[in-house]
Amino acid sequence: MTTTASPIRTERHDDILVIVSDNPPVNALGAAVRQGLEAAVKQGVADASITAMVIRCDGRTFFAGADITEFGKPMQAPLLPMLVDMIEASDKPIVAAIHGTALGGGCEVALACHYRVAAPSAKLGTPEVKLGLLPGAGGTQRLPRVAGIPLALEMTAKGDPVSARTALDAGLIDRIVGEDSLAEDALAFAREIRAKRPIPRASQRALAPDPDAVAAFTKANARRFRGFEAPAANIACVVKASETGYPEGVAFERSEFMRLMTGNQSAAQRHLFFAERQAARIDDVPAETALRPVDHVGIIGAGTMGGGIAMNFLSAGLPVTIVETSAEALDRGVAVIRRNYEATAAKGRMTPEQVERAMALLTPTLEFDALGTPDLVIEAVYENMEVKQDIFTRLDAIAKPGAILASNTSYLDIDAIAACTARPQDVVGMHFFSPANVMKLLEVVRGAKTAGDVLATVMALAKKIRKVAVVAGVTYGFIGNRMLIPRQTEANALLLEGASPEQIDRVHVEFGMPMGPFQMADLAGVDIGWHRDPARIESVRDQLAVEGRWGQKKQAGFYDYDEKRTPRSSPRVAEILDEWRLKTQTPQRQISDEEIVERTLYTMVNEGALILEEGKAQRASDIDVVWIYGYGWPVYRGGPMFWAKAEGYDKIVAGLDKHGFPVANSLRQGSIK
Ligand code: 3H9
Repeated sequence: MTTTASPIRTERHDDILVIVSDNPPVNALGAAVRQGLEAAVKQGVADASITAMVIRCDGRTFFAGADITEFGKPMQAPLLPMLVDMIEASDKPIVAAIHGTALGGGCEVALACHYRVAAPSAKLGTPEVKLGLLPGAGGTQRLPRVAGIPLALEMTAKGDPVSARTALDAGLIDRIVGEDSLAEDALAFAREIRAKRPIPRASQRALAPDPDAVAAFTKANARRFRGFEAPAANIACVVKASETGYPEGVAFERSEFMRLMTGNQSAAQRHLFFAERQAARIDDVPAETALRPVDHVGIIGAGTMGGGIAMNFLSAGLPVTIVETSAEALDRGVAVIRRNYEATAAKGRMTPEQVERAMALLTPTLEFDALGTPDLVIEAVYENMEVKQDIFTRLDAIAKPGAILASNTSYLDIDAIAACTARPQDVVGMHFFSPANVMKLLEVVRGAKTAGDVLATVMALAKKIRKVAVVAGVTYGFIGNRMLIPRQTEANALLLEGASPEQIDRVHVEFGMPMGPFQMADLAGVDIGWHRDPARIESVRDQLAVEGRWGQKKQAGFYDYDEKRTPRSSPRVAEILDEWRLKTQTPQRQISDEEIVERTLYTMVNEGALILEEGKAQRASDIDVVWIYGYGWPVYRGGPMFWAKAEGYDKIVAGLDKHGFPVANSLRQGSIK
């Protein structure tokens, strides 16, 4: 037995030594685990009465990877690459017994073991790429040798885990064992193979190059990998495994790992990993707060938003009652939900039975009173305060006591909505992003009187429907849309001063955004928020709207589009811009790309700092999460606030000063938290 303080213990079963890790919550391979594993394997090797070993984990999962909290600090021996080499070098066979998720360094430990067995629900993956890294303990060299180049590329460069079934088919594991009998089955397996020789070692297997597979994979994923450094490094390492011997391959892997680890992108991606988890915490609401039960959800409005919101709950197995005011709107909404599910099924991501199961949970109705039973009601009608206040007044009269009453408003004052009810403590904002069944972000808007248990319940529910939730305070546009305002104001001003929509959009796309402000306007609809008075033309945007240039849906907006929605520069928009430049007597000049960055992105950072100063966001990293999951801010830049810090607050302040913007105090002082 090892010392009681170690997370590693050993159990003898006759001639088999079982090495067990117990390092909650996810058995990360921190220093104590590595030291314990090294000592235990040495013990097994040294003990002549031991013929084979099993490595398994207690708790919810097999090793979920290296301990990310150790990154960037001095590392204690043994380092993971040395530990896995030592495991593989054992002259007694070692079996990895996998349940939960064998990820990253955990998968590399499994690959260094001579055999792998897994529970049917287990998953194996190398998600390092999502942290801007690559498997740095021989994983890029052993994985393709064991599972083949195509699967190794998928696993390392994309980072998504594979099921036990896929792993078995690819030879990545040797056997799927019982879901509830992993420990015994692994022991029995060890007895079967204990005398087999030679012992199979992944690093010694031959691997032929497969340039076609590499080229096809790289081409198919070019869009997904745009801007990221780590996918190419993962691919290069896998290719190297097929071109050189193992020691050269590992040396290459090591140098690539160190390059990525010390780079900005990995720092940004690791920041996001912790930011996402931190966002779930509400500073003054204890983690152990008792939650309100939510077993039935009501939704008001079966339009695009209401339908998308409903799908989240239906997919998670929760019954949804959806209310509309006309049969036509209701039928249309339900048909769209079904069509979306069927499209997902057509792509093979859902079975027809799952579609029917989800649809069976949906109760469409024209009866507002049907909202008397749900535990949570989400209002998703159009943005109009009077309409929303009327709905909440009626809801207050019929909703059951303790029901959570939520609004999906994207700008309006939750307190003014809550004030129409006799239960403002039960009212909260749940701002979903369009398309609501796809976008990961949920802004949870905390009103002045919203109860702690309402917030805690909504945050837990968000996790259940696989959203990333961030708490925002009541302020116009909350976190995300409020920060869009200065960006849009400056983009519009730049157009008049001489920049083109193409230039501004290109700068944003080159920065890594999925699209620029004018491409976004065309996608969302230039007519959104338009006053609809043809006589009132007060901006370029009004002019476009009056001319019916409503964006992609009309094949004309800031750009012209063909039937496939491919954008082209629009001569008419150039004319409109010239007219407006003249009309507003705006002096014309050459606008540099740098100025576009300073005026559209630095101003967003400044707005973020103001939001923090006003206490409308809990922490800077929450703002980063909003922008990454709600607006496609490039992951490898870590979000606007992380990016500003990495660029240097001084540089951002100087850029803002140059154009005469009032700068937030915390930004000027570099005291953003
Ligand atoms: C690597 O392995 C590099 C090697 O190739 C090379 C080395 C040379 N370390 O997500 P959850 C914490 S890179 C430290 O809420 P779930 C997490 O912060 C690593 N901490 O649970 C959270 O803490 P808190 C490759 C970790 O059930 C708590 O555990 N591996 C680590 O929703 C619970 O996490 C990965 O990238 C870690 N590795 O999901 C896997 N992992 O409670 C990363 C988690 O204080 N992990 N924590 O907020 C995951 O994907 C998920 O955590 C997992 C569980 C799927 C395992």
